[in-house]
Amino acid sequence: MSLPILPIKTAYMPLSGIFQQPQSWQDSILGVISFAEPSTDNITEAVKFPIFQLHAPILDGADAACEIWLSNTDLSSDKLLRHGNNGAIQYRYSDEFLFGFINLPELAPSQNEAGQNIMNIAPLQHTTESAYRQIFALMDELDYPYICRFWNYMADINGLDHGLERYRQFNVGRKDAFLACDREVASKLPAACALGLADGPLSIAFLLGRKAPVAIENPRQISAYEYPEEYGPRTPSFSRATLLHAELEDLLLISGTASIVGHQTLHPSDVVAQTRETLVNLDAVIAEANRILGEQKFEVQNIFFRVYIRHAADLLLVRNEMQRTLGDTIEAVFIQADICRRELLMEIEATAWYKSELSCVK
Ligand code: 3EB
Repeated sequence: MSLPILPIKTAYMPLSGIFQQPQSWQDSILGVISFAEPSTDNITEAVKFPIFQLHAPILDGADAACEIWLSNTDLSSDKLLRHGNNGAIQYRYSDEFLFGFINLPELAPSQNEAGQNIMNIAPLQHTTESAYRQIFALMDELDYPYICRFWNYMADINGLDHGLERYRQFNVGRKDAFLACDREVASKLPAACALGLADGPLSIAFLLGRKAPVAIENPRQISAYEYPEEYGPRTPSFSRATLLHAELEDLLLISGTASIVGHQTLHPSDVVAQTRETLVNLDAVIAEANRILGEQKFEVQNIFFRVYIRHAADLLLVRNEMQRTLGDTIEAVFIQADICRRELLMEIEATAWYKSELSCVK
């Protein structure tokens, strides 16, 4: 039986706001993605839901510092959400979706099972492969075969060690895990983002489902999984967006989107031009989703944006350019983070909803 609406929804608020909501609302939380300055977010409440905490400065939009994923089904007593831990993973799940995250400190491998020395593998690569293998094992164990979205954060993303930029090390570990676990690497990939923070462990959140999302690519860009070798020995494993579809509702999870056309970075030192190019790319992804749906459902109006800015001082330039193009009423949070290519000064990820009038009646 297919539901007329999607059995998931999102909300945005500061962390403290969550604990002021009715208990039944809190009980329907699958998980929370929370941005905060270090040490401002000590949670004293004993909570059942996973809180994926990222320490990064919020430049603007602190009212939406948390993205909350909630189950949108009737949670009668026999259908309450359940939660669990598996090694370093914390998760919570409904019948349809699972939200989880893993934080892994970067550890160097010592020896593999065969006793061979694999010390020349970069710690971030090794840690990434291990994190993804653990996530894939959980998917098998709990029978959530599909990934809607990944959120990836790591320290010093543009740093160089073991002869390779750290983002590229991450791409090697990620793709090796996809290959080792027999997952698709050249189509049907999840949406994702990959950002650099000042410090902290490798931190990965994920949204799993029991129905296959539709992977969307951007006609203006070469698919990331087909980037040429100049961007690293293994291509990045993500699609430009994933689409979740129900009779009366659609959800578009848009990956980190930047000033890249084809495979090239455009406007290397011009943050305003990068913002403009990024908005054209977002438009193209949204148009592609609408084309696949056969209907103009998604619009840039009904979207929540998370904007990552490399240099805090660029906030006004980026925000003004977004408001000039999209209007003053955009819903967005602006966060200081490093982008995965050195020349990229900003990146935008987004969550877009379409709700038919009928779905709002209830
Ligand atoms: C890009 O388009 C910019 O490695 O998971 C955007 C979204 C980017 C996700 C990832 C990287 C990732 O290549 C970078």
